[in-house]
Amino acid sequence: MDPFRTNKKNQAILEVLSRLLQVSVKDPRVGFVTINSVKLNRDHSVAQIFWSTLGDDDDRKNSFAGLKKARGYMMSKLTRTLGLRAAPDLRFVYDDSVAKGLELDSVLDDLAEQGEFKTEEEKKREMELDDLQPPHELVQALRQSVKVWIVPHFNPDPDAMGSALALSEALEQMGRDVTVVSYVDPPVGFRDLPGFDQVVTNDEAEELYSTDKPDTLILVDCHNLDRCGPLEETLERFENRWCVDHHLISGRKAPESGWIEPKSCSTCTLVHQVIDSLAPGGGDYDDEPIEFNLDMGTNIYAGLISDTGSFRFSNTMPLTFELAHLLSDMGVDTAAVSRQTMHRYRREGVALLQKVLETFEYHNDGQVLILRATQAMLEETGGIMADTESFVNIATAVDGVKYIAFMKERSDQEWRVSLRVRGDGDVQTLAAQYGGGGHKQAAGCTINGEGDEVAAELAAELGMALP
Ligand SMILES: [Mn+2]
Repeated sequence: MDPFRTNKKNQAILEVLSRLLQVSVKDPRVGFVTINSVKLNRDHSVAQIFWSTLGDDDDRKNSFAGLKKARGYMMSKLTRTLGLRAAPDLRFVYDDSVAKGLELDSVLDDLAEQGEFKTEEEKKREMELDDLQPPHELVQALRQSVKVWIVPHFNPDPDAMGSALALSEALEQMGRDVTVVSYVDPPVGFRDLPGFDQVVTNDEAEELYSTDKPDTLILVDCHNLDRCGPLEETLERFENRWCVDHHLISGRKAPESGWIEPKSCSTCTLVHQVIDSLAPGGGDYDDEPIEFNLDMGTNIYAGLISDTGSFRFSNTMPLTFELAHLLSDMGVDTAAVSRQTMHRYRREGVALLQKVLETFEYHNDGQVLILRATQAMLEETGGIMADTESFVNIATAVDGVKYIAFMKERSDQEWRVSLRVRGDGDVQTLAAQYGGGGHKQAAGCTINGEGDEVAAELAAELGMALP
């Protein structure tokens, strides 16, 4: 196999396994295991996993036992997450090169000082905007770019579109040739986002790629081409692909290089930090300095309120308000952005809402709610799927409802499903089972099948997830 591909795959395996150890492998014996490196053999049938752990020999033995026990689970997760035909056979090799030479006591003291023993929640609350710093490689890649395409995920929300537009403007100020490529039938709220009138749609993308010959692709609010719907094939032609995203890693293929930071409430927040890193200008490419202007601020704010539900969701942290304060302070018309992007329906959209409300279907004493929008309803009302963007917020506001699945019929027997949970819980795992992804609180996937059957299946799955 080509060594570049092997390296990329080693890295992808390392990332997936490290994440699994952090979030999914509940075995306490696995303790403080760190995966230092991964080495695939020539035909990728075997992967040596070099790991180390803090602690004494007993801890190490226990961790090893835990790892061996989780091996099957890890292999099946690898197959699914990386879209492999078969996972490589995992061989765990203890690697003390990292642990060696470190005094355990002082390491533990340092960790305590750095807040390693705080909960994720506590750590997030203490984070400041400047704790989010983009990787050097990403900043470098942006500086090296000449002709850039910026692409949000399919069915973009204001976070995806605001990120794309703000980054586009920044790169243009630096003297790059930038095109934002999105999809047909955008939601009504996009119309007023600064720069949206320049966006090219997927139906023109293939031809534009051939004439424009862009050199760099930046995915925003997305880390995998399989989230780009009708653009996937065109985008595969890019050799130089990067992403800025805050979703948990999932999907059929390894994520693109770039910056994936699930601690961030929104991609816009990350894009703000990317622009901040690029702003001084100079660099090896004599870039013009960037002026973070009102248009960029407006686009960033649109994403911020969209992904936090106007600061209602649990991903809202002190640093969310730090950024909001900064944007408000520079003069972003926050009320106008809210009105234009969040609180707005087309007349056809309201007619569609009436139809969707009639489909509300309660299960498990009203704790699970399934709703639908079908192609027939679109035809009848003149609505488009993008009109349904905020409907799920009505479902999540119903008293007593814990889990929500909003089924949107994409074509015959194909449903795009938005999943939500109120309060503690996890819908990302369920979405991932269907090849989708997202966050713990909000995720999505595509399911094929007859409507009533899909609804029944979802009701059963969500019913099982109830405490
Ligand atoms: Mn987002």
